[in-house]
Amino acid sequence: MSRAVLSLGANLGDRAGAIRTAISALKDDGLVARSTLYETPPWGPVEQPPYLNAVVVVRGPRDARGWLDRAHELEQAAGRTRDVRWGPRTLDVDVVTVTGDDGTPVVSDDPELTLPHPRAHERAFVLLPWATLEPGAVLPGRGRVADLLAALPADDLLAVNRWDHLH
Ligand code: A4P
Ligand code: MG
Repeated sequence: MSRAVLSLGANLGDRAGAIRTAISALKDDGLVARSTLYETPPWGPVEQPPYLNAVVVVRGPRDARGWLDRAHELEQAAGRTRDVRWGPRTLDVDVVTVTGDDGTPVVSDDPELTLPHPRAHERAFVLLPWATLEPGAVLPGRGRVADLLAALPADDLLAVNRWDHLH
């Protein structure tokens, strides 16, 4: 058994539908907690529409590679095509961190599956939803999620807006 934190993002098509469908499918995989949806400005070098983002915690019989495979299945089910790196997508599911039942985090620098996710610590759209689920969460090797959030520019935090209650 392992526990994983997954980050979901979408900025093409029915963004909320894609994320909600993926979260529903994860109920069969041991969904522990899910954040609400947040609208966030696109991060990175590619100009593209705003994202909806969410974070979930799952616990189940998969290992780290098994969670990545599941993430790719969910992306495919949402009609994801891979064109531009960091470009727009119907659904992106990233594995943020995986922890064994003994509490040991999986650490890997394999480009196929880098853990913890190498950019999670600087992304308000990952850290903020995660902190609402687990206020005491720690990103292995980086520190407490609450502290990482506090270290981000205020504008990054202000740009992550709860979306559900608006729609
Ligand atoms: N890969 C390695 N480690 C991981 C991991 N921990 N989780 C590999 C998931 N995948 C991992 O991913 C490229 C390769 O990364 C895969 O082959 C996988 O084996 P991809 O999904 O094909 O391409 P990508 O998503 O364009 O690349 P990447 O590096 O995952 O991009 P990011 O970092 O996910 O950025 N702005 C906002 N506001 N919200 C977003 O969600 N997302 C991105 C995508 C850009 N800007 C965004 C958002
Ligand atoms: Mg990705």
